[in-house]
Amino acid sequence: MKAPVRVAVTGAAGQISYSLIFRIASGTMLGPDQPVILQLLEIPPAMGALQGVLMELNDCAFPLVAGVIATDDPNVAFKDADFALLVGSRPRGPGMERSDLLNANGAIFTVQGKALSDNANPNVRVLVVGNPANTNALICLKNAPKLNPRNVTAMMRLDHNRAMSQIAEKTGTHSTKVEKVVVWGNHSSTQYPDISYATADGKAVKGLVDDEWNKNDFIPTVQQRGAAIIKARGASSAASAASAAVDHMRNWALGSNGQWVSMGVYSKGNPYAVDEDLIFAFPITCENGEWKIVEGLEISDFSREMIKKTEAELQGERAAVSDHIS
Ligand code: NAX
Repeated sequence: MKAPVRVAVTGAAGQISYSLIFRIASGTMLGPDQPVILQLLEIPPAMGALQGVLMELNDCAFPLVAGVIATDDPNVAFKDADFALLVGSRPRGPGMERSDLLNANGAIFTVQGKALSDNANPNVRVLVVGNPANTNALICLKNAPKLNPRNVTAMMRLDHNRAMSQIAEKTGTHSTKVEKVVVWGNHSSTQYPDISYATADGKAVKGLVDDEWNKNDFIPTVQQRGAAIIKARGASSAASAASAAVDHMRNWALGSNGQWVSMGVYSKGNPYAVDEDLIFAFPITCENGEWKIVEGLEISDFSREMIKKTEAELQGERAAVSDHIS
């Protein structure tokens, strides 16, 4: 058995964490031979509910759980953390403008970026799930001078998995037979799910579907999937979001076996002429604990237009939180 690693999860009493923590504890994220010490962060009003989660975690008697800490202090939650999943964030309240939401979360991710920088393992791998995920990740990175900017990422994997599943259904195959899907940009309705390079059962998806389906069905369905789930379930995606977070971290830590995944990463030095100071989703492969942008892809005029749109939205978000990233 390996030595335990420390995994911090914020928003630990929330609905995503209610799936996520138990999957981390069971070994689905880091493997069946990797013990974990869970370091769970909540805000004071949710500490009672977090105690309930802790009781259930103990009741699972997971063989891989080497310890659990529950706290409302980010400095304690992030102490020596090797992995940090930042799920907790401020939801949009009644009458709240988008800029208010960005700033309320700006304050949270400024504090958490500093706490990570001061306390975590300097090589800590960070995944931001809490929305607006890309811009929250940018704020976190800018406030964490001791961290490697490459190690602060935002979750686009749910969008990626949604795109894979839509293509599998349309082409009559299984999602494991769908490859080279990309979701570019922001985790928002401007994201660009791109089938340009995708294959299903080894055949080009572009040859299996018509352009009409791509533009008027596939792209909007993936972009609007979160809203469709809320409408159907009366609550936002939780189990699928937790599953995507596990996929993101597992591939990053253990490799993607040559498969393309979509991750929101710091755009500095990117090969696709995207603004170099954003957290932006690209096609990625992971190997030996490192992510790498897939290079050399031809970008069509349509794709460039879509990428520009989501880039412009992220630039606008960055401008709205300038007080938190200077
Ligand atoms: P919940 O409201 O159920 O849980 C959030 C939890 O975070 C609450 O328990 C709250 O007390 C806690 N929290 C708030 N501020 C905190 C802070 N400063 N420190 C620690 N904990 C804090 O939301 P849930 O459904 O779990 O969703 C969590 C976040 O994920 C939301 O921002 C949501 O929008 C976002 N999502 C992101 C997705 C992505 O693909 N990137 C998809 C799913 C989800 O919509």
